[in-house]
Amino acid sequence: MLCIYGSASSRAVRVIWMVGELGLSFEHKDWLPRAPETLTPEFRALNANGRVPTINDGGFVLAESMAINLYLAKKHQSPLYPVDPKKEALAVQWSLWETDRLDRQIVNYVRHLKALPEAERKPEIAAAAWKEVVPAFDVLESALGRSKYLLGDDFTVADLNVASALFRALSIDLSAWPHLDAWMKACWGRPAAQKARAMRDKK
Ligand SMILES: N[C@@H](CCC(=O)N[C@@H](CS)C(=O)NCC(=O)O)C(=O)O
Repeated sequence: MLCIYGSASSRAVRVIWMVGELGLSFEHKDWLPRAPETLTPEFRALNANGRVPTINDGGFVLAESMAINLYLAKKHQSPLYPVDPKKEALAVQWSLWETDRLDRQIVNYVRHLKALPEAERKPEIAAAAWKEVVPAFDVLESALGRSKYLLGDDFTVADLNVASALFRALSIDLSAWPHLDAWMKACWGRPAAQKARAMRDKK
């Protein structure tokens, strides 16, 4: 059986969302980042970085949330996974782009703006992150002004990977980016997304 290592309040929320879209059952190691279980030699043998999410799919071990979601959608021949090699490449492109341009930036921005206890917030970190978030949001706004979803008319793994990674953006005002705002609502309004979010909010 598929095993997902990582609590829904970590980047594992992305994989939990994907697994919900695919209708798969899974064993869940509901571990927080840096939890003692992630420090054990057993877990380090699965992921030498000690990070979550990691999956073990019947003996096949994989880390990196974006790679995991691309793998699961392709393996299960999901309609979320593009058949056309060009669209497949674009799904990889958007996943890598998010990791480079937004992944840590949006987390740093929201954590240091409001999510961390006040004494731990560093406004300079929030300000520096925002300077990178704005142009990345502009890129998404312009792409989503051309089509409803990143690869065209339909929701795909590209949307899931980027929108799920923008979890923190759900708590900020996106009205300056109306297409991005509408797309976030459409993506996060999906039943599998809501279920993953509820697991996260329960924490
Ligand atoms: N690029 C990785 C990032 C994984 C990652 O940094 N996970 C965090 C939790 S969200 C973690 O396990 N941190 C533990 C640590 O920093 O030691 C992915 O997308 O899966």
